[in-house]
Amino acid sequence: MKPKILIARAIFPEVVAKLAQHFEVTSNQADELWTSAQLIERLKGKQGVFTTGGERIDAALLAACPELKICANMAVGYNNFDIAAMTAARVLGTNAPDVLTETTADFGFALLMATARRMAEAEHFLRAGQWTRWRYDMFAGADIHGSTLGILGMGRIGQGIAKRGAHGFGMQVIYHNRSRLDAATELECKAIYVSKQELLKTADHLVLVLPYSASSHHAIGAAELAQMKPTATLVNIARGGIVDDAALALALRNKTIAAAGLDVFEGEPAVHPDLLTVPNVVLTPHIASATMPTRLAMANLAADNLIGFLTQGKPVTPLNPAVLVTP
Ligand code: 8YV
Repeated sequence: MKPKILIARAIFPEVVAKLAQHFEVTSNQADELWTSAQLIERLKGKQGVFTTGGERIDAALLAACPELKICANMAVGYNNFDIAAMTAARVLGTNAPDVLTETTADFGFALLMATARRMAEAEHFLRAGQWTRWRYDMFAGADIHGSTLGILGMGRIGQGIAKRGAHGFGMQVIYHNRSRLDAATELECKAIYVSKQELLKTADHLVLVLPYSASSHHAIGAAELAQMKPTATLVNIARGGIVDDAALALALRNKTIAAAGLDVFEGEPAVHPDLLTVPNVVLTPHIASATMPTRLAMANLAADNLIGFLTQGKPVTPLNPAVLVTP
């Protein structure tokens, strides 16, 4: 008998077909938005679930679904998983790292440039028919080339952004991270390790690429924004919740910092109403990894984790490998 799995959101039909070769698949191809209770209801009796980053896997769900053995996230971030509860319940979690690194770094850089050069504001102005004449300071923004790029969270994506900045745009790169990179990686990224305070004070452009956890909640709030340069831009492609969005909206309105580019939001898809009314912010709906080849690679990696683990006990990218060891 084939193991049973649930695919919690609509995904590529070819990935559903690949999974169907190994499993009895229930797939939410209608892309309905399920409550936690509906997810639990549909997950009962299944051994695996394909999640896409928004589905909360916690102790209550695990207790209600004792047959569950693996949750495969189609995302590198996995703050939707309570890993401690999963490990205690001997449920494996997997994520989808590496395959999205360059695409996401590209987007981080694009958002940085759009923000520093005020592209969204300028486009709205043009579309509104307000462009009637030239002015010397019209939408004058901040330079990218030769400026100081600060990166908070220097994992694979942070390193990708650092390399783009250092090698492509002659930026001085400084970073802060839980642990310092080895010398060879620092050299490759031309990045200098600094304290968080130094990073906030010195960066002309600050990009957030750190994982979300209780310890990174509101890592950027009113106090941190106050330490930044009034000419600085802030870019968040990590997770909502790392930035205090209410404090940021106020800082943008008061020109505590010059501009922000945000791909992620606290409570998304809802966006803090004040962010929708300040002009100096570029807003995108969590699309940093959204190119078709990359999304397909992410989906295939999540599928390969389900297939590898449920058919041979061999996941590709396990998050809590302790579960793989027989107690
Ligand atoms: C995903 C992401 O698109 O990988 C991540 O951590 O944030 C994005 O690439 C999102 O989680 C939905 O899958």
